[in-house]
Amino acid sequence: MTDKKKTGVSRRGVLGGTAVAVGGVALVAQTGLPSIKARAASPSVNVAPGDLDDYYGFWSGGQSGEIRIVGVPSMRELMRIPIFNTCSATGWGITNESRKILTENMLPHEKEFWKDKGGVPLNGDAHHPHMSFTKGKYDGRYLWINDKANTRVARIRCDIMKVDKIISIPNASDIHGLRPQKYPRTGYVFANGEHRIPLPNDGSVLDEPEKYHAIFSGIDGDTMKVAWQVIVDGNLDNVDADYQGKYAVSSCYNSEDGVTLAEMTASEQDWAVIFDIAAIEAGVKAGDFKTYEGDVPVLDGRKGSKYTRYIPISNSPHGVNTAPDGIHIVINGKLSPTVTMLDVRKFPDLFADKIKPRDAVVAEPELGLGPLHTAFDNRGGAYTTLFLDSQICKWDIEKAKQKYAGKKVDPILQKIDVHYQPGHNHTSMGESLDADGKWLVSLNKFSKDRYINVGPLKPENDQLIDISGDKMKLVHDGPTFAEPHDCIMVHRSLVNPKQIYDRADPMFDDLKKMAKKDGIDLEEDSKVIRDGNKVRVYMYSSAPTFSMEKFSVKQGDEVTVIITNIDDVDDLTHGFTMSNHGVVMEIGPQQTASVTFKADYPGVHWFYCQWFCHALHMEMRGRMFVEPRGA
Ligand code: CUK
Ligand code: CUA
Repeated sequence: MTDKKKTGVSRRGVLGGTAVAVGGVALVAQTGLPSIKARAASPSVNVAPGDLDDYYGFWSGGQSGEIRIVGVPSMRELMRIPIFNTCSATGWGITNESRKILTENMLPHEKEFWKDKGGVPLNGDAHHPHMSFTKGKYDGRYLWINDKANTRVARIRCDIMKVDKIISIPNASDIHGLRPQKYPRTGYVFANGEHRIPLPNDGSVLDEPEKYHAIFSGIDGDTMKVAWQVIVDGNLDNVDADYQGKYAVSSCYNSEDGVTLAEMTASEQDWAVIFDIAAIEAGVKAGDFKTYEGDVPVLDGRKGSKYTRYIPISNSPHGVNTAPDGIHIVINGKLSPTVTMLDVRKFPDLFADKIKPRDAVVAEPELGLGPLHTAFDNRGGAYTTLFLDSQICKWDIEKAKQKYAGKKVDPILQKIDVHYQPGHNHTSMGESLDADGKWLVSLNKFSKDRYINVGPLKPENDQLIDISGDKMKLVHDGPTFAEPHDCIMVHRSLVNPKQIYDRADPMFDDLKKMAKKDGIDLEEDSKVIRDGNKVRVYMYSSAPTFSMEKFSVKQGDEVTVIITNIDDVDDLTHGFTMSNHGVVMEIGPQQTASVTFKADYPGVHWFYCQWFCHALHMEMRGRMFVEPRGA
């Protein structure tokens, strides 16, 4: 049976329609409007109302700057984690706690630049969300994600699904590729500076591209400090780590050192750059580095360096993906119809100069046009997105090696149409040793005609593909807003978020310290503390009331409102919105949150709870009186 018959999905696709299992019977809309054929999907995708998904999907939000938590296989969007954006619902970017995280690790030049522009950039371009590893397996501690737009890396605590650290990467321009070390644990988070800039970038070098560099960073995932950086030739694109804890591999284009599209793609060959982690660490110890901004040791890893090896790869490779067999690393060709497979067991000989760079290549199957990223199952199968062909190509790792060795075999097992132009794809647990070969998600850049028209700006289209059998089966379309570049799917048994906040959490330490100084018990007191023109308003919330119905401040006061949600019931989040002041915050059960603003409008201002919490939620409010200056 063809895929078309099995799934009811035609090549061009039925119009819209979510993948609800309808027992193979096509439903026809009972209206006068053109009928919509519901597709008979694979029953395995039917997560019924109230049923739970098997996987947490962590989706990057691209230029929306966030991470989304998506249930797989239902593809239901469960939550959003604001990171490099502002969030009108939670107050991320507005509350004191989020602003501290956003600003505390900014570099001196950024602080200076942003000081009269709101203090911090509130946009971002988040591409690559990845979870922390222990011994090659997800350990559920953290997620990390890059911000290409403002050269940052953020860490998310998976116990509360909130960001706890954001750092700016010095000496780099635009962090693109990002991957955690898989073994023995994370460990390092590897981050690629994509664009080449002069070092230092202080205006002394401008239109002299031959003096620009891209830089590779090793970030300590525990302390969130940049441990070291390595200068490379070319531009760094994507990166992955091995399963041995010894090497990281980046795709590297623009071996031409050009600055225009024509210059950057002129040469037929670019590289995969292999970084020797132990050699880099030894180089740091031996003092073989310079420092620029941020006092980070910067080593020279350009061609000929002992820290790196450059393997020639066809023009402009893109994705780098380590197979869960722990041996093979696939470099995706992009402008070449091939993917190039490296064998990590050859890397020691490569660094010892016992073999030539291309001897580390063990397969190079031609798959189709525009291979961007590859994902894996647990049966030796690889799945590569073909951007230009709008397809996923399933191929066999062993057969690809046999073919490279001269045997007459076809490594391609199946191609399936996706809609349209896929970038990343990802398999369930596929970037870990626990790869389970059940689901594949194709993150398609264009949806075109798959949904009713919402205007010139269309959603992207994330498609779910059942890969548990011999053949890939397309089972679901999921529209998404800008722009999931990448995702991971983690079995739900490995992620254990809390239901309510823990009052002992160190995240509250600053607030507790402040309260102690003011003689306040955060859970019991309602009080206004005046300290010159700084006013601190402490209250607590318990559905459906704030503990303070009104408070008074003077025009020009800097007002900090600190609220503790003493409700300890799951899903009982309150909020605090001060109308006409651009002030909003989320206060989860057992959380304390604070926000600071200038009370510059004399008069009566209502504050209210913006998270629906109770039948009398609408009544959860109070008044702030701002006495006019001189009154
Ligand atoms: S990149 Cu976007 S499709 Cu940023 Cu991982 Cu390949
Ligand atoms: Cu509290 Cu709504």
